[in-house]
Amino acid sequence: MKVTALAAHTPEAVRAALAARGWESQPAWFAATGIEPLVVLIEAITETEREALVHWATKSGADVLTGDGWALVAAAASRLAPLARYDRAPAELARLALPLGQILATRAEPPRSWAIRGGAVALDKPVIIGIINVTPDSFSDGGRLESVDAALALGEKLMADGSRLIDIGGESTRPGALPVPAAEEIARVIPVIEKLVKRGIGAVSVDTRKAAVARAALDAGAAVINDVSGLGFDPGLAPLAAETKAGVILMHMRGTPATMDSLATYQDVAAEVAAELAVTATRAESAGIARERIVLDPGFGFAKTAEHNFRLLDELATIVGVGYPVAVGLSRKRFLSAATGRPVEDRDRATAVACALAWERGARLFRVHDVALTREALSLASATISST
Ligand code: PMM
Repeated sequence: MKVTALAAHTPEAVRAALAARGWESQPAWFAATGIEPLVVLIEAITETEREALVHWATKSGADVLTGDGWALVAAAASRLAPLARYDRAPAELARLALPLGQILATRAEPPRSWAIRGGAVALDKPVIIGIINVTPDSFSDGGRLESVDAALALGEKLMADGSRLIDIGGESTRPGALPVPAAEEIARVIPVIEKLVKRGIGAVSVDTRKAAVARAALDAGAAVINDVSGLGFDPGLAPLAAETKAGVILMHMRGTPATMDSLATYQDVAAEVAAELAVTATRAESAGIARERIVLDPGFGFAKTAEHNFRLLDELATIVGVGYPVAVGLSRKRFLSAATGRPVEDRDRATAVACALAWERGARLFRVHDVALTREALSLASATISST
């Protein structure tokens, strides 16, 4: 007898073992994904639902841990699948079918492309978003981009290094930063966006919380709105995105850059950020933004302590489980120095490693300053870890 423990963090090991023993590739893949473990936390349930779940789990061989109003159920995905079917699940658990069905569907068929204004971004390989901050006080490259020409030259370099998008911001969002009036933000970003678009450098994303700035940017040719407030700042932003068919990146934060540090209070950071992002996504869709135009971002460093950021990076799959493509902004963030001790001007290696880890956990878009270094790390990560 020979016994081998296969790698369980990817279905690939099981698929390959079956294929090597004569299985056809499609059934081997289905079997491999079907036996992958799935852990679901189910909250706000009634006592009747809780009892029905415990009963079902005991009968079906699933693990269940429960408390007042919640249950955590764990089993192979194929074993949990009947609970997503009205004709197979116990009648008391009918409310579970739809949300569980959505989770199983996005695991089986993760989003493969992101619709932006006038185009689509493929998500089978890492998507790098290069950063141009045209703010006098940005923590990472503040004050260095004195002219539009310097911003254009940086845009050209970011594209040559492997960016798919260029993200332009005119308002610093570092902790404690004060808001910039819309007219000032427009004066900073629009000349750069106009010239980038004219020269075909991009696609361009505008990093703004304000509808007036986003409208001016879209008029100048931007294809994406990157809103760090996750539609929480300007009620005009969602209808504008819906009307213009812009792609949107909706980031998680609490409060504003001025108040967010005091709001970094979580019991269970990944699950709470996932739940808050799910509400944001639903709000976006209710405002008419098509699902395929939405990307979610857990907002590293925004209303999070270093420990929260580390938990979020480790548990990024919980955010991916919400069902939308996930972007991460890890570049040069302060929490990286809690692990490496490196100052802001020496955090690009840590950024590249963090991006590779994020890819492995399901992130698909990476907003970074040093595109070349991150691209190298992501090329290795994506060659090693399949994107299925
Ligand atoms: N971080 C910053 C600015 N914009 N946008 C998204 N989507 N995600 C982020 O994490 C994010 C962002 C702050 O960093 P910077 O000052 O280096 O741009």
